[in-house]
Amino acid sequence: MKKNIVLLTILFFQAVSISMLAATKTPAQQLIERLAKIQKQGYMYGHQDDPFYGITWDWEQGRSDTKELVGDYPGVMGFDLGGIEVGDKKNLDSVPFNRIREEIIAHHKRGGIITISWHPRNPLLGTTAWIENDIKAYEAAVEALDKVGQSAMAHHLVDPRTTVESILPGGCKYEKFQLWLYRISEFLQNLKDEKGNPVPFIFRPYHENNGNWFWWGQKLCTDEQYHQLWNMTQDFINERMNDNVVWSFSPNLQGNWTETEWMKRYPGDNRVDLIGEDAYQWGTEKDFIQGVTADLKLITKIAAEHGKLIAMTECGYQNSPDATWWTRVFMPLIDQAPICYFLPWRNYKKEHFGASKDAKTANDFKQWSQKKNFLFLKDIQRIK
Ligand code: BMA
Repeated sequence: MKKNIVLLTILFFQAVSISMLAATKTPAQQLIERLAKIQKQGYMYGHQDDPFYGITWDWEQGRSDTKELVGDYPGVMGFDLGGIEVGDKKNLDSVPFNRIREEIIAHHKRGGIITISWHPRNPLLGTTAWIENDIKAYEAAVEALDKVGQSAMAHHLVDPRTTVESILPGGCKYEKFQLWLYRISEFLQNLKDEKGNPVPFIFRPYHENNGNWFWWGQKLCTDEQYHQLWNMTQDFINERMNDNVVWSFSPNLQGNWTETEWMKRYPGDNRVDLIGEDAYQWGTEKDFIQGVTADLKLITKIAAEHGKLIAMTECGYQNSPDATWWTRVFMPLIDQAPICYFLPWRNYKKEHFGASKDAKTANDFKQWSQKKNFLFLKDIQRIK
């Protein structure tokens, strides 16, 4: 009898400590664990700007290209905060930030998962996140000065390639960028459900860093500067949040990485929760297949070694020229890797990447969507 009481007491305290442990899990940890559980069942469909517009409509409340094709919302919805840093009311794609906040909260409420990206303007020049034209203009100005024998004046020109340097501590735009971080944090802090609990989300800043199209790109800062930028941003945001941010590090499709090269800009195990890959088919199908196969193999290995999740954080084939692309080209690629979701970019009148009844790929995608391992909102609602 006594023995039984001792045993029961032990069991009781064990149960209490397990439930206490569960209670102390942060919203970010809970989301990470949920993503891992979901991944065991398959992969989710994600879509950028899903509730705002589709191939043939815009701004109508309650619509979704995904839902209208497959009968369900995406598991993951993506939103972009480009423009929040300068106090704009609408983002870079004209979506009002208030509406973004509402849709984030609504998707969270229905059991969906949120991912947020950020295409901040250029803090040094005031231009966009895309830097190639700034560099061209700068080079043309240097050349023009040279032609008129005034090359000594070139140092008066602002070199776009010093953007990252300019916002790090000691840089001439440091304070300005701190204000930008303050503004984005304010928006993120206000992502709360009706009970006032923080909405967990995946945040994916400074993506495609191995390309040279964004001001934080490969040739636009050193590895060290990239890390400083990442850390400064992450520390600033985390300090103001309630442990509800899952951090995604997402380089672009490269195809010929070595592990050492890939790791150079990796912010570190304590700073990344999810390893992403952004991969569009811009060139030939053969190159896309080879490149994605190689990259997914590499990030699968890295993620396993470092205990991270993986996802295709942006993808697609612009304007779906090929009716069977999803199942013939894309599906076999992702079936080889333990991704938890993939997210085609936005559908709007001029350009689309995601599934839609108005896309040439409609039937192909719809058939694919019926597979058991292809998950939409209803499939993940029960996975908590
Ligand atoms: C690009 C295009 C642009 C858009 C940007 C940010 O790929 O879709 O039209 O402004 O993403 O969403």
